[in-house]
Amino acid sequence: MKPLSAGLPFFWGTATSSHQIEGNNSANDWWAWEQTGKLKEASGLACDHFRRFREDIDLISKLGHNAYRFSLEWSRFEPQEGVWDDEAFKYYEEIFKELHARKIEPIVTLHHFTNPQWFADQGGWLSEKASFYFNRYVSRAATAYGKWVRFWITINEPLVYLYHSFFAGLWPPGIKSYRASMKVLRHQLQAHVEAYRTIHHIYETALKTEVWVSVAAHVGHFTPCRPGSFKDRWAVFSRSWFFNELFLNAATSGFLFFPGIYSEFLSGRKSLDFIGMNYYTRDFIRFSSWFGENSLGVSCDKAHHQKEVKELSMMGWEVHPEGLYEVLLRLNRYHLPIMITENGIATQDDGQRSRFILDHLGALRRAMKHGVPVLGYFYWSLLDNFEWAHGFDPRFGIVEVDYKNQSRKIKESAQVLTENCRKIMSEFEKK
Ligand code: IFM
Repeated sequence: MKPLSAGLPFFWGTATSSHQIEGNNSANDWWAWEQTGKLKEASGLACDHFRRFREDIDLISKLGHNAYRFSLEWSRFEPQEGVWDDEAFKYYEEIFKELHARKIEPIVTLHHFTNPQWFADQGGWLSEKASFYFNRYVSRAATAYGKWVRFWITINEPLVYLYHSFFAGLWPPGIKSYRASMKVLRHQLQAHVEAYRTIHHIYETALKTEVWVSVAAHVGHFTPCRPGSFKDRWAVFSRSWFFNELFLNAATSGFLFFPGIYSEFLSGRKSLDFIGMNYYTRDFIRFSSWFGENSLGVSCDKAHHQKEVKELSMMGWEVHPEGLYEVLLRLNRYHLPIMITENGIATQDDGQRSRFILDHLGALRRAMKHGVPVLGYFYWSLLDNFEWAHGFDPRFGIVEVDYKNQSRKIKESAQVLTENCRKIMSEFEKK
């Protein structure tokens, strides 16, 4: 049995994003936000991947990965409205060539939290023109790189983005509004649906090759604080529906439907070829209110669940591999192949990272044995990198970065990733 009917291999490797590793992304809204001094540190040179991409791709190749997920930086292509930078197109072309030469499949994200500053100045994702601007860029990117790319991710973690940027006000543009969040959700969904069509149109008419398009949805495992409480279970249900499934459901059905709160006709057609999902942790949720913002439940303190919570990461996130198995089984009802576009841990203890990888791959393998068609697995992240508002402290990489001199050192956990992904490949290709 192959993992996929289309005869694709099991893709595995790591994931990164442009702003977190490239350095000097000075034309985007995160850069401007960092200059206001609101954060403990700015991204600056980040991992200097912009200049060191060859060295980094060499590392990926040395580790035996057969795929690599990374993002294109919109603000490099279009630093000013309607002004397209040929050098940026040439730069990413070099990355594609390097990957191709080493037989590494690129999985390409078009939007990973950052926006060109000119776009943000015009209202960004709140603007009625958001989808138009985004799709103009998508069309150029798909035309330029279609010959290299089979897998596109339109938007990374749309719900995480809208929560931090438009609901909690923690990320640029720092807005705290339920209404604004819902508007951004609609505009991102619209942009995704249009991007799906744009990409398919380009591949069907010009390239005449197969293409797979999805989002990377952040999927958490939610569990009731008091399992016996109907209200807590209801809060878990509504939270899972909103944060985990609303986008996926809308993109697979063509309708946006949030029980009792919101519904809208989108296109009536499917706009996902597979499910891209990022899984990190489990959260304990309790009921707070039947209506309004708190109808999605609120988190309860992990300390109350001392017996159940065995391990935390540097981010304070529980390590809970079983949750990956659970969400994979749940999402299997969409009858689409699933790619784990991110899964990782921030820790200074590389032994903890090795166990994390082993246990999560174990959960994934069990799900595959139960028939879930898993298309691939991407550990977050290749390098230690800029973790947004948390700066450089959290260490997610299987490759250590010494920020003083930008030297790289492969950690032991990188071998655990390679060995165990290879085992999964051979196990599922043998049968
Ligand atoms: O670093 C982020 C990434 O940008 C999106 N997914 C979660 C990661 C860890 O927080």
